Amino acid sequence: MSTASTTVSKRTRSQEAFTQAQKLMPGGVNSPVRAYKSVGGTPPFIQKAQGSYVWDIDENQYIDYIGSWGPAILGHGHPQVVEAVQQTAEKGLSFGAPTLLESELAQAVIDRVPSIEKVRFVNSGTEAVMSAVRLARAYTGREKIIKFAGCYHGHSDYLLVKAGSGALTLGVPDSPGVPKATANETLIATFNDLASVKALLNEHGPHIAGILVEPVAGNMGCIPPEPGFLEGLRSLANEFGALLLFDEVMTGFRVALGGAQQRYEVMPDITMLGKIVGGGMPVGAYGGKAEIMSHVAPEGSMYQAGTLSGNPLGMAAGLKTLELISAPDFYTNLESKTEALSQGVADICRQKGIPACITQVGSMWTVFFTDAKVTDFDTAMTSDRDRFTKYFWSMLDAGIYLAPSPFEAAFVSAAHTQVDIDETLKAVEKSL
Ligand code: KE4
Repeated sequence: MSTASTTVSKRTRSQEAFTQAQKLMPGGVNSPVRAYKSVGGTPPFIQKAQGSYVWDIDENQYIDYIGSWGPAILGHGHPQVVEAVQQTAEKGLSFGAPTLLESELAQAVIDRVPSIEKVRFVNSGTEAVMSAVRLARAYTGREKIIKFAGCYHGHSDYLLVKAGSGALTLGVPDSPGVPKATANETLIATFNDLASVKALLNEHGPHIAGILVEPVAGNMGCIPPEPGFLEGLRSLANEFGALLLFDEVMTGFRVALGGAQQRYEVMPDITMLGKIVGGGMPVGAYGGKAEIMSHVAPEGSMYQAGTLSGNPLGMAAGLKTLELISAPDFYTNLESKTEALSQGVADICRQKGIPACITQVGSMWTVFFTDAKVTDFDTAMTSDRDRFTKYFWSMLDAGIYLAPSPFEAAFVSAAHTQVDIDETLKAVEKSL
């Protein structure tokens, strides 16, 4: 399989397809960030993906660092995952009834994520977070939630407040259509700033159901927790009787087999999962101590349901994926490849005198074009967006497929080879 050193030809078929798609769907896409609004231009329409590569409908090949926004940690189209889905599909696609596969994936999640004793499957990360927040409110009898500026937790009403990812990219971190009364229940703190959390707890403590955080921020670019930050959230939650909610939709099975809670040894009360847990199929999950999860219907009275929740294809893909990523040295190899890449980019920026803050946690990484140390939303916002846009298009034309926004994390997969990394660094050298 050739690498991306072949130059990319014109993306004429994607341009035609995009013109047509925009007549049929808002912005021509089914998720805003895919429309390339923040970098302008036409998004390549992807026809297939295999390993660390994607191909567009103009037959251009790219080395992929989006990985479907996180799920493709094994690389695309892993034969054993595809086979598991094919074999399961032959027995029917969805039953709306209990299946052994659900119990098997539940056990696999419980075995790997340290704080989870019971888990409920849903169909997306948004649904997982929405349900977990409802559970925190049901469990505590309180209504307010603390979230962090620039963190993104899906598109449920009360979490589209100072949200990251596509909302931030499109400049709608506080989306229209969200009732004021709903947004007022969401309090905004600053990531990596325990004092900002303490101030909100001192003012609203008895009304705060939970502190919701991406333990490694991935939706304003990748921003690691400062030493002591997660531990501080844990003790503040205990002190004020609020639950600690880790949104591990992105970090779950990404930054360690047991997620950020295992990497940083801080245990939340409720964990949300998505992306990798479904191996590329639509699966989300939320889980925690059995005592807390016992409040979820039908065991308890907190209602949450879903026609396709726990569907066999998602369970089969997730199960095979979790099995494969549990191989010895899987994360060590993944992390050393990512280190080589992020250090290589940092060296190039340094040699060229380009202000850059490169962040990396496990196989998540981001290049912020700024001389600030990026620790939160405000410092992430100092990124030079024009420089990013030029870099983005030069990399794409060199066959490197990056997220079309400076406020997204990039992902390395087990399928990325040393040749891919070398090709990528060559493209960075040319693009900066
Ligand atoms: P979904 O509903 O998109 O499956 O998950 C929402 C979500 C929740 N929590 C975290 C930490 C997330 O990163 C996400 C979704 N991530 C974005 C990428 N930054 C999805 C990409 C998109 O919106 O198209």
